[in-house]
Amino acid sequence: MLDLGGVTIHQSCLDRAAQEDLVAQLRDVAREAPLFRPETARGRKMSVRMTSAGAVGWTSDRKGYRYEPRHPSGGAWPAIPLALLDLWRAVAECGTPLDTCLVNFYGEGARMGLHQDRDEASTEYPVVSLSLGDQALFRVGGLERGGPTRSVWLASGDVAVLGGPGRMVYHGIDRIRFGSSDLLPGGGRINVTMRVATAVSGSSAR
Ligand code: MD3
Ligand code: FE
Repeated sequence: MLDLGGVTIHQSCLDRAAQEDLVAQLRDVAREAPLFRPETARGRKMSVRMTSAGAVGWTSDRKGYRYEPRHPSGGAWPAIPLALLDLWRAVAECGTPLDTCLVNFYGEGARMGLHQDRDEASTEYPVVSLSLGDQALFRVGGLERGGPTRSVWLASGDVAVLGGPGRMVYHGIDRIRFGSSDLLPGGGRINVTMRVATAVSGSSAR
């Protein structure tokens, strides 16, 4: 376990068989809800391709970043794969179930700039991230843009838990080592983030 100032990384959390199982389940998600390249509010296409599963999914276009109940094509998002519900229960330390998972696909040259995750209704819930496939250089900063950052390589099967003080830190992916893993036949990297996007903190289901 690695602790980067509130960001906890469980290295090799999933073995190869579990990783292969998840890739198969995520292929099913992408078949129902095809990967797309979101456009930022400034009109630039992101280099990462994305899709989601769950009651809502993350999208972005000229109107900005948000969670939507439908894929841009108009259909509902697929159900969240069971293995991800299990993973959340095992590591999130959160009694509220996730309502969305965002699937990010990084092909050769894809990256994600430093940002905070602030589109969820409450920041009280953690975010759990699973890396699959090629290694990625993950950069973590603090609560303000422009502060010092640290970098760590994320490998296939690594799980990061972003909760408490780590929930609002700036973070991004500088680059991937394309072809460094043989999990995905064509190369590339998948990152899945599990989230509670719509629940409001303090509300307790009974
Ligand atoms: C730290 N994804 O989807 S995962 C994202 O590898 C995102 O695709 C990256 O940033 C990726 O928003 C990084 C690690 C991660 C995910 C969520 C976080 C780190 C985080 C939320 C808060 C703080
Ligand atoms: Fe993020």
